[in-house]
Amino acid sequence: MIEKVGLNSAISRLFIRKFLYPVRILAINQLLYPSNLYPYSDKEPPMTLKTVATTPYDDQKPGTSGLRKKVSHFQQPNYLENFVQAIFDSIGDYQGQTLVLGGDGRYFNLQAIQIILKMAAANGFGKVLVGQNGIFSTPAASVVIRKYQAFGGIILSASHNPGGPDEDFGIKYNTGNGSPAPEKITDTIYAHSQVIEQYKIMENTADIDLSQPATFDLEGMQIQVMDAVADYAQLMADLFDFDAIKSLFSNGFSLCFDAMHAVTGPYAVEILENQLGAARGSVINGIPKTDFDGGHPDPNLVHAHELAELMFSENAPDFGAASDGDGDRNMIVGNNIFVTPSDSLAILTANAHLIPAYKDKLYGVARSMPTSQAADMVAKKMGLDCYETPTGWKFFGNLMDADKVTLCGEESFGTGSNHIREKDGLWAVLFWLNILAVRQQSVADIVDEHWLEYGRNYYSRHDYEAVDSDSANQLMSLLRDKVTTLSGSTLGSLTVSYSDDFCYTDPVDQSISEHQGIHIGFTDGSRMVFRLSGTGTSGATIRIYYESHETRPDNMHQDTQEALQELIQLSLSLSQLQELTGRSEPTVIT
Ligand code: G16
Repeated sequence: MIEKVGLNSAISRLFIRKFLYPVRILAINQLLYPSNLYPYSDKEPPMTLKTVATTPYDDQKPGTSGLRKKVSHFQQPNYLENFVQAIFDSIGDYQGQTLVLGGDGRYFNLQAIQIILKMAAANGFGKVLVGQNGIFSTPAASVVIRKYQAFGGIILSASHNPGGPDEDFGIKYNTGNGSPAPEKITDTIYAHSQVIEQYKIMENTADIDLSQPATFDLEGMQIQVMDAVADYAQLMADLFDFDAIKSLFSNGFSLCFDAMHAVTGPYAVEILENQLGAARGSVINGIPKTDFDGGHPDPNLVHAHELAELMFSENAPDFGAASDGDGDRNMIVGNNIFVTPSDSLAILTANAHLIPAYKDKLYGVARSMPTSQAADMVAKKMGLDCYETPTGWKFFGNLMDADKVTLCGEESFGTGSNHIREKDGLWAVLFWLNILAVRQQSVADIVDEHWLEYGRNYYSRHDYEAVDSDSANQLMSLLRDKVTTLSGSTLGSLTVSYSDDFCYTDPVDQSISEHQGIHIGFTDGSRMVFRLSGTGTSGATIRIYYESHETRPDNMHQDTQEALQELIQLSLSLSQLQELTGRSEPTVIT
């Protein structure tokens, strides 16, 4: 009995919902919209463009690479909307133009995408190219912006930072050349965010189905949901010798690629396994998760520990690599050898003539200031210009647009070229695989030969994370005062040849970026650099970078920390780090 009543009432509810209710709504709509063009679903009131009053948040200054905060911070009322409107208010005349939109798939990615789509429609974009399921790796977004000549793109990512409800989220704007917005635009975005009074959004519209490639209309704005991998994979096939890499794998070469449950998984499986024939299972942790499976998607030996353990074991494959949350960073590891990102840039430059896309011409090479000078040695020998920029991939964009550089790299596990305007994790892996396919040597042999030819740049970065911000700022201002008097003085066994707070003048547009880090160089070529990270979300992260140059063949295989010991001790006493921060050990050493 109870079941029967339940069934009858369910049938009547279904009848009312599926038949009577839509008929009533349609009848009302016909009265209101006699031309029969009423475009909305039968259950919703008409879509409206709404202008929402808002007030500024004072902490929306983009850092090294966009705005990064905890998810809960972004979930505050209007926080995301304010920043998106500030972007739209800062980028010029985009009416009717195309925007690219996607992210690394972390927690809050999908909700943010739906909000931004509705804001893009309300603000007058003509079209949005959005990745399937709201996903684009950062390099893939740069590919799509360039290929389809979009006005720009919004990328949702906090890169290598952890994800999940209690972790990090981020957003940045890329310009029409596919590059992270330069400082003059990020400064304007910040200025707008500080005076914002309203934002525009379409209301009463259902979320767009992003689950498969399709096209939608949102109040005259076209939304094209795109396969997130295809255009990127095609570009990689154009740059590298896929046949040579295929035959490397068919001859038994073994690989382990750790996608760290981040965005690169589907890209790596498609390119490395499906297209190039690496053994099934070569890509590990290949299924993207909104919280990166609780991991920290930062491709270094600490966080990519599964890969690290394998590569330094007896069962190590020939080649190992990892990529980060949004797919722009890379770590390269050979059988029992870790290749520093600085060395990797130098080795790619020295071997670029082996790669189809780079064999005819290299314009020049660029590295961020804290990156080791290994690439400088190669550039010098090859007669190439070498540029030193502040930390941040955005500083390479102008150099690439002006054909001043082809290859760029940073110590922070970033390498790339002028094929796009972002660093590119899988690209670096393919570059290495192409070199290995041509040279038929192990990673260790290639690195050893490189050191013998150019010398070895011992290199390490020590991070002191989540330090109290006031103490970190005090440390930097103390150093700023000290560096003005250091030149020519002796510290330990070393003589200071220069010391300053790095200031960069862009050779293309002459824009000036000040206070980019304290760097102290010694007469023997060694250096130390101090700066505060611009990507953290808790307190401050002090980064200290150490480098020394070794040319004696017998000294090429020392322990890195031992080789740099004198510099490490000097840096601690010079900065009074322990006294000011209470820290006696770095939290991460790379
Ligand atoms: C970003 C920037 C890089 C920079 C890195 C670390 O990378 O794009 O250019 O080197 O942050 O910056 P910081 O030392 O200020 O933390 P990603 O991969 O986080 O976007």
